[in-house]
Amino acid sequence: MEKTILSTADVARLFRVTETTVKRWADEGVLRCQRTPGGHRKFEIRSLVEFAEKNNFEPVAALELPGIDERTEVIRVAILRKDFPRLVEGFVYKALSADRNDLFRYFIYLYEHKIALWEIYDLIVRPGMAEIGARWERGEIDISHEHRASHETIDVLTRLQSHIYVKPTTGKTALFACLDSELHEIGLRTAANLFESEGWCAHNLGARTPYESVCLAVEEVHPDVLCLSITRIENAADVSRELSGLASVVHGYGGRLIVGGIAASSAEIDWSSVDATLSSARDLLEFIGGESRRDRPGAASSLKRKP
Ligand code: B12
Repeated sequence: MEKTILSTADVARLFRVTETTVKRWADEGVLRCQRTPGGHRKFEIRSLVEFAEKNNFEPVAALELPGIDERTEVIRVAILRKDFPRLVEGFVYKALSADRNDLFRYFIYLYEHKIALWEIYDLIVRPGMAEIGARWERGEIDISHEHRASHETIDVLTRLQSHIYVKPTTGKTALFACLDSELHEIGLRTAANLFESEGWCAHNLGARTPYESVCLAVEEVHPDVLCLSITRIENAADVSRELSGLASVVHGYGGRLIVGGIAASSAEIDWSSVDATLSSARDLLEFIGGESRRDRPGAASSLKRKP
């Protein structure tokens, strides 16, 4: 059973307050709740996170972690200490265990204990996936295990997204793509999710999108920001030319072009046409903060040119 709704007792335990206090928060409307037909208060995880963020509350006790395995106790301690190496071990174990519901419960558990989305992405999924890749390289797991872990991670990130607290809409739009033969799309997904959580409308074209199709999408959507994720560079000259071409199109609408991913610091690429290269979800969050407040200059005519 997926536990994405908390009881009054759960919230009281999390913040070490009495159930009466939790009921009062709910009745005063500070902490949003739903009522069961029997009149019991129930709390969605997104309401809990919204409440904790606005009131600067940190969890001081760990809830039960559904799905008992030998790591349960280690994880319960690690979550309160923000011991990320241990939390990464938990992720790797669950991502390789072929039980995606268990992996989903783990993500929900992290989120309800106020591990921020950027922390889940930068400090858990990223090193966790690198460890899974390293195990494959050492011959400890088969490629089928790495593929399954990748797919289940994407699936679970998407499911988590439907439970997160989303800030009020900014009215802004971002477009996401991995160009050409690029298959590494988990980083792109995390970037899209982060924009969405900050109140942006996100259009994700995903992996292996041809250059011309990204141009077309920019002309259709007129995004405030076009985000590319680049992990593997096949031909640096082609990538540099494509970046310059996309920058022309996006800038023509007053938007910005940003790039992230493992290769976003590569010296092989000419980044001069790009507005920012960012290496983490944390940096991206800061960038989004600035962009959310920016007024887009009047859209000029499209300068699309094939590179
Ligand atoms: C999973 C994986 C795959 C999966 C991808 C599945 C999928 N649907 O995405 C599969 C199995 C398909 C795959 C294939 C290949 N892979 Co691979 N893969 C990985 C692995 C293990 C994990 C990558 C990952 O998802 N990480 C999790 C995400 C969250 O991390 P991230 O991408 O770094 O993203 C973070 C930041 O970079 C940043 N970010 C990312 N994008 C963006 C975008 C923006 C706008 C911003 C602001 C930030 C941002 O924020 C994210 C959160 O922190 C890595 C190992 C590693 N060390 O990373 C190798 C790795 C990336 N793969 C590699 C290679 C070589 C390949 C193959 C060539 C293997 C082969 N011999 O066939 C193919 C190439 C496929 C192709 N055409 O692209 C190399 C790349 C080396 C390089 N730079 O050239 C790596 C590093 C392995 C290694 N050590 O050699 N791979």
